Amino acid sequence: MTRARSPARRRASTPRRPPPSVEILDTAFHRASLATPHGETKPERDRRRAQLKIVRSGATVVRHLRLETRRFAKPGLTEFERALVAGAFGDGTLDRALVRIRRAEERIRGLSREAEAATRRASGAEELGDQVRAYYGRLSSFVREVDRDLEIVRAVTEFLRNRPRLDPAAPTLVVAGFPNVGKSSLVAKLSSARPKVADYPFTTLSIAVGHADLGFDRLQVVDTPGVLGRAHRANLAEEEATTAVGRAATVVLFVIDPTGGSGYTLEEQEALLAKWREEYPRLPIVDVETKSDLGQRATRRLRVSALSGEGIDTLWTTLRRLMEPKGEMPPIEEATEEVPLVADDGGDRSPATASRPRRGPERA
Ligand SMILES: Nc1nc2c(ncn2[C@@H]2O[C@H](COP(=O)(O)OP(=O)(O)OP(=O)(O)O)[C@@H](O)[C@H]2O)c(=O)[nH]1
Ligand SMILES: [Mg+2]
Repeated sequence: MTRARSPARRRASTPRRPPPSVEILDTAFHRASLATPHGETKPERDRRRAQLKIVRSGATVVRHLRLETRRFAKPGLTEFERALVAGAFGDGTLDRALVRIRRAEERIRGLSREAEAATRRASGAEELGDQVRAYYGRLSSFVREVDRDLEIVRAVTEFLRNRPRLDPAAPTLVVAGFPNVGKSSLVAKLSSARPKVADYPFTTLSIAVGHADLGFDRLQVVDTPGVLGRAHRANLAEEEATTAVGRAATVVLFVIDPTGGSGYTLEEQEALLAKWREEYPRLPIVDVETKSDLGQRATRRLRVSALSGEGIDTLWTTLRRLMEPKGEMPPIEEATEEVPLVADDGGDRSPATASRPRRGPERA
């Protein structure tokens, strides 16, 4: 999770766009060129035109920098999104880029103020022209200095656009296991998601979400890429799955394919299950053996089939039991203090309708 990864490397195959500064500065200078100054005399108009060019170009650049970073403005990323971004781009990469962009904004504001003040002391059209040119030069270099940071921010924005937004307050079932074992098929069976299913490993390369009705709550069902469980050699897709297990799951559904059809042995799958149980001792992990339609096998685990539907009802019973709120009502004083049972308007505001804290996964 600490390795820095180059977003440029991720996009190696896509044609290179011009640096963000080119587009931003083009727009800013174009807007500035449209300035139509008022004034009685030509010298007045010249001065006003120079001021408008400075103020408008600076403000346009700052507005663009704000727009580029708006995905990260308050309320900001969830803890899970931060972990995903750290896994894909390296710890702190995004934060450093955002700080540098913010600093550039401040410097540009200061520069604009100074340049505008200087125009008041200019002696004529020629000096004003020089001042505007000098200002444009410095403005350009301030924006160019954050080109790399803007590219990082754009890459992270794009990365998050391709990931589902999970509600951190809603119960979340993360379906995980080795590649090609039938995770996506089960996600499709259990939820509204319709992920791609195919007979080769790493069909699923990033997390996806579907929903299901628990009866008492709306469940988020997260499909994940397969994980091979090799120490220190996880690819980005595997890391993403591991992040979902460790940071998003209320309950994990660990899918085992005992048939050999996935290309992975039962032993290696069980080793990953044991490793996760050790790493997340307080996280409920439900293990099932899937593809039960392909044949019988003596096992203590629940046997399910995404194809025939065998075991799915029993699985739901187990999942519902694990997801049920565990009677975590607020302390009695809190519950009785400010929540009248009968509201002034006569409406029912019984404590049962008050929001209750959700039991999240306990992290190791
Ligand atoms: N017979 C049978 N085949 C299944 C079952 N579930 C999945 N499969 C097959 O197993 C293969 C892999 O299924 P997926 O659901 O794509 O598996 P996955 O674990 O999501 O795979 P990755 O995304 O590559 O990690 C596909 O050919 C499925 O048709 C099942 O219950 N019974
Ligand atoms: Mg899949």
